Amino acid sequence: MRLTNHLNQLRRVLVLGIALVMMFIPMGGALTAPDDHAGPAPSVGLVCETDPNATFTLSALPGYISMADGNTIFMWSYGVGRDDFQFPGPVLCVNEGQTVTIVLHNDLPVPTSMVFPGQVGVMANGVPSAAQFDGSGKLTSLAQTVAPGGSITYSFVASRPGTFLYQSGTNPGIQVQMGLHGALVVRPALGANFAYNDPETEFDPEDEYLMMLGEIDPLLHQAIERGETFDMRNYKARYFLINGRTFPDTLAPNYASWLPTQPYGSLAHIYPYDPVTNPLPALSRYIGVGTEIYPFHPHAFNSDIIGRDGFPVKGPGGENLWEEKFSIPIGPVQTTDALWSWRDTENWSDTNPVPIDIPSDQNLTFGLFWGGTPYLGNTDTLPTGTTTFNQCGEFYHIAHNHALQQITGWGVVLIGQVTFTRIDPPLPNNCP
Ligand SMILES: [Cu+2]
Repeated sequence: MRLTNHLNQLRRVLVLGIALVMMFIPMGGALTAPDDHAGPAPSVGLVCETDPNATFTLSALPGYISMADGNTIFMWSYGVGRDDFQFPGPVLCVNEGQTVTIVLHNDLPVPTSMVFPGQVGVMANGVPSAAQFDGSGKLTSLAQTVAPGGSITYSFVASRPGTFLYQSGTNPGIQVQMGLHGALVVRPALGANFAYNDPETEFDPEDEYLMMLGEIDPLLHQAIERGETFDMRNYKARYFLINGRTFPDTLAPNYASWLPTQPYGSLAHIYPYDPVTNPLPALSRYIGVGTEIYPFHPHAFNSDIIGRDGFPVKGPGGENLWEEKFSIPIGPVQTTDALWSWRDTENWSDTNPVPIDIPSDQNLTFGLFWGGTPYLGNTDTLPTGTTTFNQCGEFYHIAHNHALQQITGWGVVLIGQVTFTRIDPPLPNNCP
């Protein structure tokens, strides 16, 4: 499809979906971080669960989440401590070289376990974590299980930095789909502002984002809630999520009060690249927790792919082999680290206008984020009766899965894997 067609199609989709957006766009709403966080969580960006000794208590719990079409989905996921169901599980952030200890309580009605793809030497209750087989040699679990009501302790040394995930190792086709998964971030010895032990991987710690892409077959979840079996040959994902939310909830702040069990937003909120005042890129940590490869792409910039599955993208001589990508394919159980910035390449402004005649407002179709001019930091009068959520001439660009059936939710257009990048004019600005 030609780019202009694609853009026109997206523009139509956006106009259709914009009525949904206007109900949810974050306007600086109050945040309530959970009690177990040391301070208030940032309204956007990665939210870390940390502990000085890298020791965490998690519970595998049942709970509910809501979809943007109003549906409610029964889930299994992880909560911090002995309750506090949340989906996805908490982002565990640890330092390279630390011994990570996770005490898992099983409050589900079935045996479960945890596996840590990319980690080596994982211990379960003091013995090596290992696949389990029944008497006839049939695989029953990828790790030792913990019975309902019981607990188990995992430990491993976080031996290398990167983006990883943890998930259920027992009946994963059901349990991972039910929601038993979360992110693990290992900070390099070089420092928390670096993705890897490489000075070139420095990022702006205010611009670190989790992008966990997953999916839900609601009929599977309904069957599990009812205690029925589910024939996986009938599996068909209907909802597609970023960080456990559907669009436009993806834009809502972290810990939005109206999404009490879905704490993680995915709106990226940045300033334009500037070699002096804003030289460092943003870091997005992508994780696939679905069943297929999602071709994700943020509009308006390319991303440098600097790591995959917790390995820096380097050649045999240690040279960086970063790929500059527009579309970023994210496969199941795969992680991808991407550095990016937004550049005001042409510096269009009132005094450096775009070299075309801009149609009058009456001849434009514009969304609720239009500030009245095409210039960053500018606003202008809009036609009487127009609603705008533009605050200070900031820009919004869509970031979405390019498998367009996966930006839907059970047939409803534009409630799938979609989020936005918000670009504010450089400081000082008039933005709230
Ligand atoms: Cu696109």
